[in-house]
Amino acid sequence: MSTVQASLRNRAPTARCLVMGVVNVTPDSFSDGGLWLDPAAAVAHGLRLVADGADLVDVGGESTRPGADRVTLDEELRRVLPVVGELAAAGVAVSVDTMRARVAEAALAAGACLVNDVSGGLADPDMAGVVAAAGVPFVVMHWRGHSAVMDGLAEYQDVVADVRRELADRLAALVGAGIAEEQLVVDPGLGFAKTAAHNWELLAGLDDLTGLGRPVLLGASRKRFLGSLLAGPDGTPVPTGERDAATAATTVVAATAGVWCVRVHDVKASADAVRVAAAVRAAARRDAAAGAAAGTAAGTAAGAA
Ligand code: PMM
Repeated sequence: MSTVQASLRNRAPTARCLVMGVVNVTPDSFSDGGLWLDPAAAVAHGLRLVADGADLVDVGGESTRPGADRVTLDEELRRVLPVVGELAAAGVAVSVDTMRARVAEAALAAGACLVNDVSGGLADPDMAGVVAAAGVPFVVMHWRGHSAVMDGLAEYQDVVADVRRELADRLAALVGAGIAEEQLVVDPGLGFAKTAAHNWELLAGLDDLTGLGRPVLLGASRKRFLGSLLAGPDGTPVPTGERDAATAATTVVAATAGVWCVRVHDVKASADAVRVAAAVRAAARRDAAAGAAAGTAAGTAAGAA
């Protein structure tokens, strides 16, 4: 069993938040498009992310940046499979970022141990069957439509309640399709049919999402809302390469809220951040235990008096 599966099956309350490093084998992803299109460069980058502290590496062959068109199945397979195979052979826990059942199936055969589907199984009706048969963890992201149209779908009454309800509906449908509940991880899908304001509300409402009873994965890394937050006086968002400190700050927020895993491009800072958050949570638990023990002792003494 991989570390990732063990962490999902045996979630000790003391366990720290995991860090998933991103390898986009694409020419056009918003933050690292074109950098890792060559398989050897992608594998070397994945290994570097592990050396920086990644618990798993997410390999994707299709950009989901706003407005992006789809790649063909053959092209996605061509991009992803050699990288998944080589990283898995090197002992890396690999996740495949795909909306296609055929890609998921081939990546699992090549050694991937988790399927990360930004459509939560909605884009391909065969995805649930593949994941159910494989028995691997499945990240179900909140999704309302493909990248070409998603910005027009960012309408919510109450974004936290609506995302929670739509995720709960997906979980029920996926369990109905044969996936075991223990396989399922949820993700609010920051930036996918969400405005910047929606993303901030979701970050403030992580407790509601952990309340779904499934581990939560969060992908805030380098996204537009961070670039806009940090914009200078002329309002121009800071470039993606200057959003890593803000990303690490979102990692602290996530880990403090009990998020299971963060998906990030710059692993080192988040690997440090999750350890800081875990140390604070451990100290808080020790304080609470000491307080409870003192309360019990006081109660016993009062009872004896
Ligand atoms: N974001 C992107 C791609 N895949 N997967 C999950 N589970 N959650 C996300 O938020 C997410 C994702 C887009 O970012 P990228 O282009 O940098 O990969």
